[in-house]
Amino acid sequence: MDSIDSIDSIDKINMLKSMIAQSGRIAFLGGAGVSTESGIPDFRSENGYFDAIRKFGQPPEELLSHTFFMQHPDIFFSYYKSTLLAAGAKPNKAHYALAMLEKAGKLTAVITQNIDGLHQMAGSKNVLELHGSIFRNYCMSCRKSYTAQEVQRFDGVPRCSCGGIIKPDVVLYEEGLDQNVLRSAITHIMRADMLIVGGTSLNVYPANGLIDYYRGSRLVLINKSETNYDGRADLVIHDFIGKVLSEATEGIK
Ligand code: CNA
Repeated sequence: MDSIDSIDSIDKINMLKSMIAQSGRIAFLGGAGVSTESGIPDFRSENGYFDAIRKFGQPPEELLSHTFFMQHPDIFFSYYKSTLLAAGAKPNKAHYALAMLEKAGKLTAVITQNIDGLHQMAGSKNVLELHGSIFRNYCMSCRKSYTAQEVQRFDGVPRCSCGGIIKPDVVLYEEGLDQNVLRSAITHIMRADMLIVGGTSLNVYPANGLIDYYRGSRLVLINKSETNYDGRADLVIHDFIGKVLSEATEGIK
């Protein structure tokens, strides 16, 4: 069984290679699974979901909702700092492969649901952060800005010198997305001749709906587990995204 799986996987990586070779306007849409190989846990695989309930009494979607943030900022920051505020994390093979594809003139945009800044750290220039970034933080009262390291250093709820709560510039559940970022993501996907979607369970709206804007015939899904969109893809690879992208882009400069 092992050998059949690995032959299957090699064939699929070769297919992915040839699709990349035929494409010149690739868009990438990704999520938390892109960063698990950098040591940042995602929400739905491993123990992320159940750890949150066990340690903080709520699932991630509840802990990261706007209502919860306003009502229990202490619990919010305790969860946020222990899981998402991974200021010391480093990019992995997936981030580097995507940065290289952009440099080679093949990829036009990385559209990410992640807030960890690892694509930029790997060298990607056009990164559309649908859900914001841990690296931007603002006082809710006077708008003074703070770095991720400053937020990390506070014990409990981070407070501005004016007394206001410092809020990370991340889109919480119940909050709207930046419309300019969303519009730009749609434009890139509509113009793309290949769409690679990876490391996302495709459970979060409106990010999952972005796939509907792709009109081409090279839709590739790379995810460890199955998603509801597998049936729509031209190629589905259930494997580690760092491994798949680094092998499929080998030799491209
Ligand atoms: P998710 O719902 O947790 O799904 C992640 C998916 O990635 C799962 O289907 C996994 O099977 C898959 N996966 C995990 N590791 C790998 C891997 N190495 N290779 C391939 N597939 C893998 O996360 P989504 O991004 O779909 O959900 C959206 C939320 C999670 C967004 O709002 C994010 O902001 C939020 N999030 C972000 C981070 C981050 O910034 N690094 C971390 C955790 C959660």
